Amino acid sequence: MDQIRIKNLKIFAYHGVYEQEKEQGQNFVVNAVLHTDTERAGESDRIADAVDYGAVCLFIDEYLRENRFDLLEAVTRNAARELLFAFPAVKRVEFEVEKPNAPIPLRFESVSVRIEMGWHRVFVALGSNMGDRLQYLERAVSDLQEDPCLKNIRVSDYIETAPYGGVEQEDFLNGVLEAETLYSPRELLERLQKEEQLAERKREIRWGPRTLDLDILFYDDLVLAEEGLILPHPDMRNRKFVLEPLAELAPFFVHPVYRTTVSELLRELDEADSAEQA
Ligand code: A4P
Ligand code: MG
Repeated sequence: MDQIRIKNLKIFAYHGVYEQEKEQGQNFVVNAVLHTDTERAGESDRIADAVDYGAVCLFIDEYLRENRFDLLEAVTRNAARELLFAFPAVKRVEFEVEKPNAPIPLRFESVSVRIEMGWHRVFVALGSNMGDRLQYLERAVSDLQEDPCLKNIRVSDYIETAPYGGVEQEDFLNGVLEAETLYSPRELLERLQKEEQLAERKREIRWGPRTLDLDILFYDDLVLAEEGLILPHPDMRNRKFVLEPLAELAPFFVHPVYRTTVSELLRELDEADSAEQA
C-alpha cells in the first residue's frame, strides 16, 4: 500500500515517569508512516480524496499535548490508535515517538518507541444452542458493534443446524460475522471470550451445549498454531454450519492453508456429503 511519511514532527508535551517531566514538559519528536491508498487523490488532485497530512500533524500534536502518560509505550500506542480512529482512510500506521531529552545522565541522541498498528480483516463464527439462542447471538453482535476497535461489521443470515461432533444436544443457531479490527489475534480472542462469559457460558463438555460460542475463523491470511489459539480455525472444511454463512459473506476469500476459496470448500463438502448419502 502507498505511504505518506511524516518526519521529525516536534511537539512540546508532558509525558514521563518523573514529576518534573509532567510539570515542566519537554520536546518530543514523532515519525509516522501512514499506509493509505493514494490513487484516487493522485488522479483527482482534490484534497477531499486525500488523507490531509496537515490535519494528521495537527491531530498528533493536539493528542500528545493534551494527554499525559508515564511511558513512551503508552503515548505511542494510544496516539496510534486514536489516529486510526480519526482517519479511517489510513489502514495501517507506523508510529514512533522519540524523547531526545529523556532524563538519563549520559550522552545520547534520543530514545524512542516505535510500533505498527492497523486494521485487520477477521471472520468470527457465531453459535448457540441453549436458551434464547437468537438473543444471545444478537446481543453479542450489538456489543461488538459498539466496540471502537471493531468496525464495518457484517453478519450473515443465521441458520438452524443439526449438532455436529457426536454429542447429543439441541440444534444450533449459527452465523458468521465479518469485521475490521485493531485487536491483535490474542486480544480478539480475549474480547470474544469476555463476550461468551457475559452469556453465562460454562465450559463443561467439549463440543457440548453452549449459550454462546465465538470462534475466530480467519485473521487476515494469518496462519498460527499456539497454545489456545489456532488460525485459521481447524476443521472448518468439514463444517457446513461454518462454510455456508462464511460463503454468504466472502465466497472468494482464499483459505491461506488450503489455497482454495470458501465457496470451493463448501462445494467440496456438499459433494462429499452427497457421495456419502448415495
Ligand atoms: N481456540 C483455539 N483456536 C481458536 C480460535 N481460532 N478461535 C481455543 C477461538 N478459540 C480458539 O474453545 C476451546 C479453546 O479453543 C479455547 O479456550 C480457545 O483458547 P471453547 O469455545 O472453550 O470450547 P469448545 O467450544 O467446547 O471447543 P471448540 O473447539 O470451540 O468447539 P468447536 O470446535 O467450536 O465445536 N454443531 C453445530 N451444528 N454448530 C456449532 O456451532 N459447535 C460445536 C463446538 C460442536 N458442534 C456444533 C457447533
Ligand atoms: Mg469455541
